[in-house]
Amino acid sequence: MNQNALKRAVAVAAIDEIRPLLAKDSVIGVGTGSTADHFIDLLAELRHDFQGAVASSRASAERLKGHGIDVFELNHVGTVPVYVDGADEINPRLEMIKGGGAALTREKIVAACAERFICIADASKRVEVLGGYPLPVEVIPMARSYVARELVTRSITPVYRDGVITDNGNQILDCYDFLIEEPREIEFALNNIVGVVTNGLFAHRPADLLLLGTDQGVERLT
Ligand code: ABF
Repeated sequence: MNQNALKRAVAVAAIDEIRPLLAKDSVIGVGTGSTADHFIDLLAELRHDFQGAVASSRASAERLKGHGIDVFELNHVGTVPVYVDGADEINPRLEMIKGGGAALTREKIVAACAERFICIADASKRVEVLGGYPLPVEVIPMARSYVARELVTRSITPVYRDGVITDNGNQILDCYDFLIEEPREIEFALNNIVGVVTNGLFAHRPADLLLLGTDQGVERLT
């Protein structure tokens, strides 16, 4: 199966996974990216079975609204029973690198408010050790050069994602040249650099379930 077909397959599996969780007053968390887009498109068929969604990006919010699904502000919702989102990389402990789509901060916020985080990904995202994919770091614009210098002192190669402004009005540095053997420690350390909003490591709050699309079918990994 090609990658798009694998993404579609895991989105179908996610719909089957959340169907029993839905109630008329449910507001669910919905992620960002092409795999999440498949999920959103399939969610349209269930729109009368739940109240609405909290989106991790403006792009996903618009896609949800386009399907007639009500979108809520997280401050008006509190917790969500489930959050479904993709990833750029995921390891055997379901720790992830996310943020290739520049939505990492809102994704991490919604994930923090979710009782259950279901990651949907094709097999190409599965790795033993995180870091092959450049780690996105969202920074306050005025601090971009300072954070870049601090990363260099840690033997990390930061590359400014030119032309990208996040939904929060910030910028992204993509960090190359380091394999992440201790994701939890690195997540904390990078977030402590002044000017960093957050980084794309989801280790302190990993996924609870991975639906992995493979040529042999969708694997459920916890
Ligand atoms: C999103 O999923 C981002 O964090 C990540 O970059 C993206 C993966 O994109 P895709 O599903 O298009 O491969 O949550």
